[in-house]
Amino acid sequence: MDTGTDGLGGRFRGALLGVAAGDALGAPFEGRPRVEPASVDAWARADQPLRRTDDTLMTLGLARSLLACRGFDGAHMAATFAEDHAAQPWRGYGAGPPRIFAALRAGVPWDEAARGLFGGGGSFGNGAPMRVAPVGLVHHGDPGGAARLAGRTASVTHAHELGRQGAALQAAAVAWLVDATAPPSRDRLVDAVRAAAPAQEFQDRLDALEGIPPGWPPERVAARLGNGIEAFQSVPAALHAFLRHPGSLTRAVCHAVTLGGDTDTIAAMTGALAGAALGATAVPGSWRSRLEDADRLEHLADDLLAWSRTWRSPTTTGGDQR
Ligand code: R7I
Ligand code: MG
Ligand code: MG
Repeated sequence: MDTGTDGLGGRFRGALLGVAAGDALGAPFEGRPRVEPASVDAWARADQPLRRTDDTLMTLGLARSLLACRGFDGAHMAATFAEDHAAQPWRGYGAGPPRIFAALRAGVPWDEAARGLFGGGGSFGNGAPMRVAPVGLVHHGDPGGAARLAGRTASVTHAHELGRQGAALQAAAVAWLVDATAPPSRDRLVDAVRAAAPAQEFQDRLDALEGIPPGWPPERVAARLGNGIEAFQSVPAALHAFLRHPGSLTRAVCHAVTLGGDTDTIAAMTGALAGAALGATAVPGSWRSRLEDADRLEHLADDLLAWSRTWRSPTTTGGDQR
């Protein structure tokens, strides 16, 4: 069993390693309506490299942009995402972001490009929550601040209110878990993050989450919460997977994959939550050694912690607009 409860540095590293591990473990199963637990176990124990998809790549880009600009700069973040995509367009991106990057290249301003998608409403895909862990980290202990910054980072690619609220919910949960005593209670976590996503689509699923019995099989959970690419399905699904095994990152991530559907993304978000709560020691050495660029993820986590310490103090918490 994972019992890692590292200090702050370990929790920052754990969250980013958790994103990457969940992303890569879920990737081979993405889009399958059902996934057998035995298949996930076999892949979790294999020795092949764990390769990232867009979920981790965009998490890295978001963190790099925040660090480079010492806060949110929409034009810089959009350019960072676009450069990373141009270098590796085969990382499994959703349909929307490449269209936004093409619009940016054509001269459309960053704060207009995302609003043009899906008939002018913007995207409610889970691309904003999947990459938002760094926001929760730098606002640890401050779910409201995390939710506000998450909404701004979402607007670069996901202008739809449900896309933004999904990012706010995931970031608020990471922020709360970093400072929580592990393992946290389901009710306390849900209470702490509810305000981040007021839309009915989220509130109904947070209510449902609280009523899911511990023994429910994955397909029943997926039928209740959804396991799709929509932010309002996959973020609650990730919260469920973490809460099913709040003391074990490996079990939580593997359970997330068995929910089927958008497996890499649900598992990446679950990994962020579990890593934030349990720290880097909860990521098994066998997974870490298979992970692409684990050193880089850890360095970025350390840089995020160092930066957050420069502007956070007991008197600024909650009031900062980064
Ligand atoms: O959200 P996004 O970046 O995709 C992330 C997903 C993750 O699973 C990754 O692992 C990767 O596989 O892709 O990309 P978007 O294209 O913005 O949103 C994803 C999908 O959600 C879209 O392609 C649509 O199918 C759907 N979608 C919508 N459908 C109808 N109306 C998103 N917004 C809408 C909408 O407003
Ligand atoms: Mg992906
Ligand atoms: Mg996915």
